[in-house]
Amino acid sequence: MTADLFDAIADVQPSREAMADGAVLLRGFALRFETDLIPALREIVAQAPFRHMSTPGGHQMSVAMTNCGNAGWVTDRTGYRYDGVDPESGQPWPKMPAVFRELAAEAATEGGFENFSPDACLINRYEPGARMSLHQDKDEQDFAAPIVSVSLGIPATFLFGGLKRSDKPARFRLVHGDVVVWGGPSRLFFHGVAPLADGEHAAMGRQRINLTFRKAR
Ligand code: MD6
Ligand code: FE
Repeated sequence: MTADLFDAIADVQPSREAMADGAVLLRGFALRFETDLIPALREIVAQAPFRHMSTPGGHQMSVAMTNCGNAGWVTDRTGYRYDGVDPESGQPWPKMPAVFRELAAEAATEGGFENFSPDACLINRYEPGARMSLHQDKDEQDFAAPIVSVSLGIPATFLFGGLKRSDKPARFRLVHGDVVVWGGPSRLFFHGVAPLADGEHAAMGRQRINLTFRKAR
C-alpha cells in the first residue's frame, strides 16, 4: 500500500482504542463535524456564557461551565442537579444543535450503544491550570445510556480509574477531535482531568473545551 493511500484511509477511518470494558476512545472522530460544530458552540456560549460554578462544599470550580439541551447540569451550595433553566438568565438552556446530536449518536453507535438520544450536553472550558478531580457521573436517572465526551482545543490528560475512588487511574492524552464513549460496565468509573498544561490551538485558542452528552432524565 502506498503512503498516500494509507493516509487517505487513516483520514476516513479514525482509530479506536479500548480503555476498559464499555469504554472506547475514538481518536479524531469529531473532526468531520468540526465545521458545523465550532460555530454552533459559539452560538450557545453567546446565549449562555461560561461561568465558574460553586460546589456544595463552597469551592469555586477551576473549570468554567455552560450547557445546552433540555437538561443542564448545575452545581451550587445546595448540591448537584439537572435543571431545565439556566440559573444565571432564568431562561431555558440553548437548544441542542442538530450537529451535536448527530455527533453524539454516531459516536455512541461506534462505541456499541445504539439509539443514544441525549437530552443534556455539559460544556466545560479548561484554561491552563484548570483541572477536574476524580468523580463519578451519577446524577443521571438511567445508567443504561452511555456518556459521549468530545475534546476540543489544547490537549489534556484524562484520568480513568475504576469503581473505587482508590483504583489507580490510567492516563489518556486527549486531543482536539477525540471522542470517548463510556457506558455499560464502566459507566460509573471514577475519572478526572489533570491540571491543563499551557498551549495554543489554531481554531480554539488557549483553552480546552469538553462536551459531555448524557441522557439525564
Ligand atoms: C472532561 N469529562 O473531559 C471531563 N465524564 O473535561 C468528564 O467528566 C467525563 O469525559 C464522564 C464521561 C466522560 C467524561
Ligand atoms: Fe465526568
